[in-house]
Amino acid sequence: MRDVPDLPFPGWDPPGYRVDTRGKVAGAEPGARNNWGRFGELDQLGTANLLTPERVAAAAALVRTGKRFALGLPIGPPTPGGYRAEPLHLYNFAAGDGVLGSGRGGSRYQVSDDYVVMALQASTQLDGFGHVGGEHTLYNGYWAGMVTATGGARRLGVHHLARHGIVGRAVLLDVARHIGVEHLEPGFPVGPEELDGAARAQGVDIGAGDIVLVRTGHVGWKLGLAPDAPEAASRHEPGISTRAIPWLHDHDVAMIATDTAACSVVPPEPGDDFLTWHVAALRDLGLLVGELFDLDELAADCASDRVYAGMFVAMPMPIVGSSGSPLNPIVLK
Ligand code: UVW
Repeated sequence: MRDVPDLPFPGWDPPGYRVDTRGKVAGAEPGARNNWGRFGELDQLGTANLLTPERVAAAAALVRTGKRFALGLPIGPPTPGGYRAEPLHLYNFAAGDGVLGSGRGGSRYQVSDDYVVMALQASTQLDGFGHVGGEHTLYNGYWAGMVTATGGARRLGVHHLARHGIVGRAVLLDVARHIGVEHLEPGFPVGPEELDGAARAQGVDIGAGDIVLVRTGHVGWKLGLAPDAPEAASRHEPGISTRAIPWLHDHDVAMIATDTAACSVVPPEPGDDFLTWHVAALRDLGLLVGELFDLDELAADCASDRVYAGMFVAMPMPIVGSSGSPLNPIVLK
């Protein structure tokens, strides 16, 4: 047998901080733009707090025609490829076996039961606040050590966000259409200029508590590629720039979602690491982040009726202690 090289180990210095019984790092400091403490010392909902009953009721009043747009990608082939393995869909027993006399109901009844094995982040998804931290801390100063493989997210689990769901006013910002392209090129950073430019061109304002859906056209383009096209395997994609973090904070946005796998631009802009944007959005702002939203049908409708706002409803799965959840969000107009 061949030798198996040992895994590299960089050494370990015990950290010089204290974690209190609430699971918070004593004296932890967020980035300059942050919502720590704003919704309470022990808040675990972040900007979901902005989805007040008044805003939900106002969003419901936007439903005029009954048109519905489901923004979830199909969980199954074809998938656009992201950072995780393809979901695995398995049948325990199936109606076809019943026909052959070998199913659970014998030959008299045909019964199917199936399983999905997937990363919660593999398709259209919500990032929970346990998903990405920085400098050992998560949103609101919770310790990153509160999320373990054996205990799950002892704090900031997505089940908290599932209690009331994500419901509010959605505004589509069709940046690709605004710029006049089918899709933004991989690596194209969407900054405040593009967000403001699209909003102006569409005649919409972004208000506090809004759910901002940014269309780059990427996922539709990616799904249309031949499997052996060179770009099919690339992880490069357009996305939100770290320069847009103050914009998101100033507008008091409740959620940002894109039709890309990372929400943030990949590769990151000079000076940023791969997760710089996620730390600023999830850890510092406690911002709801959606990824791999399929915005093309909604965008086509918005372009034809010039109505870019609607009611948004998405219920995360109440998986206790999870750091993300598949979503099938819906926009009603
Ligand atoms: C990572 O890749 C860590 O996150 P996301 O799927 O949110 O981009």
